[in-house]
Amino acid sequence: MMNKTLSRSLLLAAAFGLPASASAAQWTMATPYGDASFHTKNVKQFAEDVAEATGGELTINVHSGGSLVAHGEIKPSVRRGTIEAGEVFLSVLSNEDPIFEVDTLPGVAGSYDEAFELWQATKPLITELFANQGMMPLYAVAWPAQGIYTDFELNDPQQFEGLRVRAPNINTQRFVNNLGGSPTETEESDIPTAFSTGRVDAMITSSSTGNSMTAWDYVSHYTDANLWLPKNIVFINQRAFDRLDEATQEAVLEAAARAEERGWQMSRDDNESSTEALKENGITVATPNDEVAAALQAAGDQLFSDWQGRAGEQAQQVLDEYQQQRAD
Ligand code: PCA
Repeated sequence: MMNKTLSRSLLLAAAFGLPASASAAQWTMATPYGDASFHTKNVKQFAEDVAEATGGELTINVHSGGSLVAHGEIKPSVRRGTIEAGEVFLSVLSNEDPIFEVDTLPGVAGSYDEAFELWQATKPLITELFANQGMMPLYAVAWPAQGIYTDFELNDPQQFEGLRVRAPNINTQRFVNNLGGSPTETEESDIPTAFSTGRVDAMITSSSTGNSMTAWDYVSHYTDANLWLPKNIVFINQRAFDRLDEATQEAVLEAAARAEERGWQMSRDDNESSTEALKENGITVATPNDEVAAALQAAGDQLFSDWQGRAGEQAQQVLDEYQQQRAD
């Protein structure tokens, strides 16, 4: 006999042209980043791969740009099971544990290879912290290195004084404070409004986000300062995963592994094409001069030593191990 939920899901399946399998699952996934972001393209490809590999047994509907769930609510929603999957900027979780913000510390990982090693080194602890809350990370991918967008040529550290800088997380805000600027935390999707209403004069983000948010509408210069390569993490509700049959579970994990590999390559490629796009649209791209570089270094050193003061033994130990490996 067919129960009510089942008959409803069969009706829905018929309506959407899905295979009418009794076990077919539909997941909702939320990401704060817009469709122009390579991260969003990657996660949509992941969803397509899963649908294809499972013959429609699992469909993942991706809601981008914070349209369904606001950034700060994505992890709590996945934890509750209101939605099954989410993507966040990993370092926005730093209030929960300092391990989540090691990828926004200067001098820790300054290249894609190092950023990937840092991910490998921190993954066990991050996985454990997610598991403690009934969730499972699927994959993580770095953004290109962070730099500074201004509407003037940045050639003197004095220019940071009082500069209102948009920052994507708390650590970047601290960094701006250390430089003498005045930071505001702003979501990617709110960048255009922040500039057009005059709330900010500058921003810290990557070549990619500068390109997808058409930075040339607001600023004229990009200082490619190679500050750090922060990551996004994609994760799911463990109970939702456990409800899938074994073959579907395997398909999810396999597609996730491919998404991680593809995503890191997309990030490298996007960094190049986005830097080109910035230039083509009239942005002057340059590396910091010695004075600016020295100020960034000092602000970064401060940020790092403050982190050490905050970090517990566990996070500190993971970082030590990573640094030890790098030195070997
Ligand atoms: N883009 C995102 C996070 C880091 C990045 O490069 C943003 O600026 O919000």
